Amino acid sequence: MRTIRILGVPIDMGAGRRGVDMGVSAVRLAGLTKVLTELGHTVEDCGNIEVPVVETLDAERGLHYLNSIAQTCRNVYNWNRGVSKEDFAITLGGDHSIAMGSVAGIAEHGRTGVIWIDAHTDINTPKSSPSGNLHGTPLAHLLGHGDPVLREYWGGEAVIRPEDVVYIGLRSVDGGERSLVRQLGIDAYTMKEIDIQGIATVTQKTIEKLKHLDRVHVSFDVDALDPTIAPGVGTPVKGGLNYREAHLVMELLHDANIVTSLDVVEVNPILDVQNQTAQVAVEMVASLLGQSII
Ligand SMILES: [Mn+2]
Repeated sequence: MRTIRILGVPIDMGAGRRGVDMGVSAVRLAGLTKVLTELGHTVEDCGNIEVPVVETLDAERGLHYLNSIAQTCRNVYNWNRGVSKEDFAITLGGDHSIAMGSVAGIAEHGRTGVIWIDAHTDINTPKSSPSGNLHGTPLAHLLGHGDPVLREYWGGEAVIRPEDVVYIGLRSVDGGERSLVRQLGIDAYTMKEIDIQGIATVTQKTIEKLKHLDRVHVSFDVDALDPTIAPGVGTPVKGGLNYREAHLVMELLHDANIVTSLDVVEVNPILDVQNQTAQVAVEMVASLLGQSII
C-alpha cells in the first residue's frame, strides 16, 4: 500500500476546445479518492494549483497562452518535485500540457521512463504544430525541443531520453511528429500494432523496456480510449483502446510494480454523457493501483 498525493490542475489553455479544466472536478466527483482509499492506500488530495482565467488573457491568445502555460507548468513541476520519492503522485488535468511540469518534476528523482498512453503523439513543437495548441507539444519539450520558455523552469535540457519513452494507443499523428518519432527512435505501439500483437504482449514489452529505470511515469490521456467508452474528450479519435484492453494495460503495469507516478488528462465534462468518461478514468486508475478481479 502506498501514500498517494493528488494535485488538480484546472487548465484548458493548451487545448483547442474549452472545458477540460473541469475534468479535475469530474474525476474527483467520480470518486477517485474513495476508490483508492478502499484499496487500502493513504490518499492526500492536495487541492488545485491556481491557473489563470483564460478570459483575462486576451494578450496571450495569439501566442496560444504560452506564458501562462509555462507558469502553470512551473508550479506543477515544483509540486511533483516536492513529492517524496516513496509516494505516488497523481497530477489531474486539465489538458495534456501539464505533463511538461509533472514529468520534469518526477525526473528530478532519477532516470525516468514515460509510458504515454494517448491517441496522439503530443510531440509537435510550437513551430511544427498545425493548430499551435500547446497540449500537442509536451513530449517535444521534455525531450529538449520546442520553445525554451516552456523548458526554462527545469533548466532547459532534455529531462527524459527517447529510449525511455513508450507510446501506447496511437492513431492520430501529424507529419512533423512522425518525422521526429522516427528520428528519435521512440517505441510507438499504434492501434495497428496493438491489433497485431495484442495488448498483453505490447504491455509486457513496455515493462521489459522500462523496468530497469529509477522511475516510471504513466501519462494517461483519456482520449487513448475508444470514444464509445470515453466520449468526453476534446479530441476524440475512433478506433481506440476498448474497455478490457485499457484495463489490462493498467492491471499488468500494477502487477509489474514499476509505475511511480501518473497523469490523468483531457477529460472534458462539457462533451461527456453523465460523467461516464471521468468514471472510466477512475476505473483505470484503480486498476493501475491494485484493483483486481479476484
Ligand atoms: Mn495527449
